[in-house]
Amino acid sequence: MSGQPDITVPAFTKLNLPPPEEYRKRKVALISGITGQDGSYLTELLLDKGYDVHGIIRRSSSFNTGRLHHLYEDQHERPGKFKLHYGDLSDSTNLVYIIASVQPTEIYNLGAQSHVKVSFEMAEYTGDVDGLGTLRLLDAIRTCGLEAHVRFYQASTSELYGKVVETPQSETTPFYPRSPYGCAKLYAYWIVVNYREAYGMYACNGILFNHESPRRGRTFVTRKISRAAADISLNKQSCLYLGNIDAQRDWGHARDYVEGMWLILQQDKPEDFVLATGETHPVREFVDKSFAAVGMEIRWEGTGVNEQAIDVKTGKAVVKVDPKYFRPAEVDLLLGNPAKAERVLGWKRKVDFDSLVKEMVEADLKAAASLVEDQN
Ligand code: NDP
Ligand code: GDR
Repeated sequence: MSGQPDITVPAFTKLNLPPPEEYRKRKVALISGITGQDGSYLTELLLDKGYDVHGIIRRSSSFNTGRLHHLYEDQHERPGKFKLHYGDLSDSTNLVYIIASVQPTEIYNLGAQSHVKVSFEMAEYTGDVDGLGTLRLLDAIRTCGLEAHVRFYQASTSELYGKVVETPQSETTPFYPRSPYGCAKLYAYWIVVNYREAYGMYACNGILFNHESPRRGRTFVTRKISRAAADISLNKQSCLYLGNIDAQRDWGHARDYVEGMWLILQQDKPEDFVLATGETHPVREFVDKSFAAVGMEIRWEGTGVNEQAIDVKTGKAVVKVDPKYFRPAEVDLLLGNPAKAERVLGWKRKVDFDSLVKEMVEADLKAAASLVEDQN
């Protein structure tokens, strides 16, 4: 007896594994949240880099793999490189089973109830999936005895900053979450740090500021606006209803951000990084630029809940405020400082704000126009 307590916590299942250096010569990624916006871009990136990509999908009565459709088609050319597994971040046994059978070298935990407003209505569920779900994945890695073999990426968020303490927000800015989503992600952030320190795991947080694309879910504000601008310009919708149009966000393009996720897992030592553009814009500006992109001139009038945007040509209101979309507690301003990622990872966003808006609106115009043709 050395007098030291035995602080190693044994793994329950020992797989017959080669040593970590040997094991990591393969390139096998496991992605939770693969059906989401980021999951689809990350899958494209990793397949291009020669990885075998495995994804966790939820069983759904409706089709939920639309963002991956093009990759399925491709797989006829690259059989065996891309596989989906049914699973859920609320089901520990299933996570252990998937990890034990896939034996990944990198795990990207992108799965989450990711809507901030919805988290106020489904607070417990959000805590379970976004907070404890992260713990379940980390423990599944340990249960399989893979803690020295696997690198783990956690989709942390600028929502951790919440109420403004300082700007721009960096890796050292104190957190002050403002929603059940932000609080759940705060638990996830710290459990990742804790498992890194306690068990020496290569586990990292990417603290990502808002990132958007034509694949963004339709209830997030950017996509809601780009779709509405397209539909209104084609007379398929008359008015767009929004909540807090004064909120300011640091918006980048999702394709740039998944590149950063991958870079975070390729470093010599595990660290946490902010990915952001370093610019902030109000929701109102996203509206202005979206309508400009469809060739419509609008002007704002009124104040508060009575504020509205008028189509200069017709005199009709095309955007109105509906308090239904306000949140019980709001994050007013996000502005990230990506200096560490730029310096250490050599990462920099490529797509600027104007190009992002244009790409999203053009994609929605194209989709809306093709539907018009279909109906004719
Ligand atoms: P999406 O909402 O587009 O995708 C979320 C994914 O999580 C979907 O694949 C969804 O599956 C899956 N999911 C939801 N609940 C569960 C569950 N119980 N078990 C397993 N999977 C589940 O999010 P994004 O792609 O935009 O974001 C990816 C991650 O990054 C999320 O964790 C998000 O919180 C975080 N994040 C996002 C930012 C952004 O601006 N986009 C910024 C910072 C962080 P299904 O398709 O079946 O619903
Ligand atoms: P956010 O994104 O909450 O930042 O979370 P969202 O697009 O939902 O809201 C951004 C800002 O716009 C304001 N807003 C509206 N939002 C929505 N959804 N719908 C509206 O009609 C509307 N009107 C105004 C909001 O109040 C808010 O201030 C996103 C998610 O992807 C998270 O998962 C991620 O962690 C963060 O970005 C970074």
